[in-house]
Amino acid sequence: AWADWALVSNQSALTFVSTKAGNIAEVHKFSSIKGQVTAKGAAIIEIDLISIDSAIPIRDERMQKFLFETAKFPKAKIVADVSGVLKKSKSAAYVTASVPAQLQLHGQEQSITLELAVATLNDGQIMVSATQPTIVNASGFDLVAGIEKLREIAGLPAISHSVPVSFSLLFAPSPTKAH
Ligand code: UQ8
Repeated sequence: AWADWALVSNQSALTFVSTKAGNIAEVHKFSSIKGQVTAKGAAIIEIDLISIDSAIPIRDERMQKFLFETAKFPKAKIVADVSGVLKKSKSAAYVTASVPAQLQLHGQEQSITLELAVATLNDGQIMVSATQPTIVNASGFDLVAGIEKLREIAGLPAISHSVPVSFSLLFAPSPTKAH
């Protein structure tokens, strides 16, 4: 049965915005993410933190080493129950929903709320995007020291500890074992 969905990595985007020196905003992305949603609505997304792409290779290395500490914490994980959204999606091709989720990042776990727009496409694919960014506060994930280290290395007066995250994800039906 075509019961479950798998994230189509090369058709999905996960980005965040950093702000430095008060008024310089820059977009960063993660090029490798994985994910799946079961027919029952258990959603898991895994972000390969080493895949950080800030458009400056030396900065990517510094973010891996000093911010995310990828040797110790290689992945971030988002877990959510989207059964309610899947149910709504059966009767409407486009729905929006506020969905609580757990975010595991840098050895810490926090509850977050995702504001989702879910579009069901013709071939059973599902497009999930954020109707508003999710703000990640570095302090909740023990990331303040890492940001301050990056600030010092780059000789910057400030880097914001509050980071808006956006995403647009494509899920495709995947065959599952019959049970
Ligand atoms: C079917 C259905 C409904 C499915 C739904 C499924 C579902 C559950 C979907 C959820 C999807 C999802 C993926 C949600 C995302 C959730 C979130 C919130 C994920 C978090 C992602 C994450 C890990 C975010 C990062 C967080 C964070 C606090 C980052 C800090 C970044 C900062 C502030 C970096 C600073 C960069 C900077 C300015 C460095 C300075 C700098 C340096 C060091 C440098 O070397 C250099 O070059 C020489 C520079 O340039 C000159 C520099 O600027």
